[in-house]
Amino acid sequence: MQPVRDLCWLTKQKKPGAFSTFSIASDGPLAKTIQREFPELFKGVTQVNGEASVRFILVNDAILGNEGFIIAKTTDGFTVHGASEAALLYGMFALHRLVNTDADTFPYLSVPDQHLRMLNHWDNFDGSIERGYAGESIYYENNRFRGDLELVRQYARLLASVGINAVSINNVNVKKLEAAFITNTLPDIKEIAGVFAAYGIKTFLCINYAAPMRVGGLLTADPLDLAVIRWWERTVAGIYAAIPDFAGFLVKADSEGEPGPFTYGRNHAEGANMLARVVSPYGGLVIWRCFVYNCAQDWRDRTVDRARAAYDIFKPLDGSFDDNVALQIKNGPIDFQIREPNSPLFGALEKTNQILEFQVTQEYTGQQRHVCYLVPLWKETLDYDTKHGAGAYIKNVIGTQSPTPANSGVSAVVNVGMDANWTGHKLAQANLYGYGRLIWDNSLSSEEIAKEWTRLSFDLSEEDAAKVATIQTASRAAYEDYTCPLGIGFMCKPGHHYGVDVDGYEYDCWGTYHYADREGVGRERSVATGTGYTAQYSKERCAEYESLQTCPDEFLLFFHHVPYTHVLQSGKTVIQHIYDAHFEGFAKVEKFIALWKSLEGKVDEASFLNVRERLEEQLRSAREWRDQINTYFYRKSGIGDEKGRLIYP
Ligand code: GCW
Repeated sequence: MQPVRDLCWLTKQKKPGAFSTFSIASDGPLAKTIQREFPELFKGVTQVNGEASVRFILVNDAILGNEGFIIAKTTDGFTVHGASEAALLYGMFALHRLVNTDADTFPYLSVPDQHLRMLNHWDNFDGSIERGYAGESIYYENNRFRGDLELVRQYARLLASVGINAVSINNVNVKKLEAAFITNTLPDIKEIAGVFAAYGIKTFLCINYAAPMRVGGLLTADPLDLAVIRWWERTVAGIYAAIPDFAGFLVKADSEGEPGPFTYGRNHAEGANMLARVVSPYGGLVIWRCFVYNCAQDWRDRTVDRARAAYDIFKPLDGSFDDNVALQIKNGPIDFQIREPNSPLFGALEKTNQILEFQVTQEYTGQQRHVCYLVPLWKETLDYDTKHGAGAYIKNVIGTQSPTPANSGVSAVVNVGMDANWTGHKLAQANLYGYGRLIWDNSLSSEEIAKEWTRLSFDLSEEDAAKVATIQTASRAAYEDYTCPLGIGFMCKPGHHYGVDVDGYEYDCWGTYHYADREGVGRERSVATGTGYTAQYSKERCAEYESLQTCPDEFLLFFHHVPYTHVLQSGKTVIQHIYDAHFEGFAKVEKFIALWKSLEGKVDEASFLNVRERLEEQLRSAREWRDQINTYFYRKSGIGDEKGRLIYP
């Protein structure tokens, strides 16, 4: 039996009947969606011809672009103006949000800062989700399509309500059955894509680069081989015949065992452009991931630096990708840690469309058992000035300054599954909500977004709502405190990545080492004495990271190996910082629990119990992190805590 689904931030009917009527002078597919949604969102509303209290009007206004809208007050209600039906749809959801958060900032004009605003599903056909923490896939089960289009519709409306306009619906690691999606399951994909299209969302598929062999039976997948190109042309023609508005492909190639152009001695531009030329006549886009590195490294060899890989491979290719190719680059150079510097590719690529990739699913950030509100992290990346002082912000690199802005933007691995509340942890809904809101409007603060989500999700007094928002906004720092001192990540259990294991990856092949010894800790990545990674940044940023005097504390151990007695900019020694952060991080979780418990009876019971149970697990886990890391570094360094707190010997 289907569980009752949480309607998340669209639950609110605080202003029932606020509008008696509405009208829309358009009858395309998205106008039909508005006609269906409006009465659902604003209960008690009926549609009439003629006079209406909310009017949706199509206009041609350069300021609004294709997706922007303006909501204005009238004597009897509101008007929503936009240049497309999608814009009107966004306007409708914004009106719902504004009315239910008592905002009175009309006229309200909103134009998205990023063009492509995407979510990636890492869902497998068997129903499992790689790095999924909220139940099974909403699309698939037991190697067939679940066929629950109403569920997909509910999901699509959640996404549209925060401005998402693209999804990819299968895992980037494309196994055998999924590799054949592009030939064997087009009617099912078409149904899903149709549901998304009604909410202005385009559908992408992930492909296996060796599909010409694995699906087509050819002997090669060499991108320069004519038979391979012809196979892709036939296959793509078949896709577009079935799904004329198909968006394109997302490709993980030559990465973690996935096939790619390297096998044939071709570079990634040759590999991507071949596909781009095949989808180009249909207006398709090829999104090509830059998560390419040596995952069979020897830990003994200190000359190999995984952080360098993406830049080393892709920077020389800048300018050689076609217009309908976008490189998708993870925010950091390693892998979605709670604290990493930003990828040096942003700012270094000047002639290539770029998509910034985040992880909403909490693989390394508590797996939706820990509360970890990630909007502050994403915000830092968008606001990062790649030239430090020159105003070369990442949000512009992927936005207005992109060679083809329409083919650039932001993407993220999503955190939803079959769990009734979609995200496993109720508070993790705020990450999905916040991701959409932030990448639409880069100027929002993470606090504003947390407050908004809280108001839309619960009926609380201002004082109580502030408690929820406080838990959210303090949670990233708390998680960082007890898991990731000074930029050294990956001290998690290998494989599933939940819980602490300081040396779990230290003697492994993945290139994620902390190099702790009895003198000190950290990865030396300077030009002077390290791997030279700092040189991949602009000269301004390189200078900042290269020097111990200016390298920000939070990145210190990412860039440098220093003694435990090294004094940070904060005035503390490295070892004392490690102890303090771990005791404080744990104490913050205790505080979250007290705050949450004070909301008993004030939030709905399902949410109350869900969050309370998960906070208790978070505390248990934070205690393990605290004690293992403190003890580990105490044993290595032999230096005690100057505050005399209990560190197990
Ligand atoms: O973070 C790592 C994950 C893999 C994932 C990979 C990627 C889909 O541990 O599970 O594979 O990144 O981004 O491709």
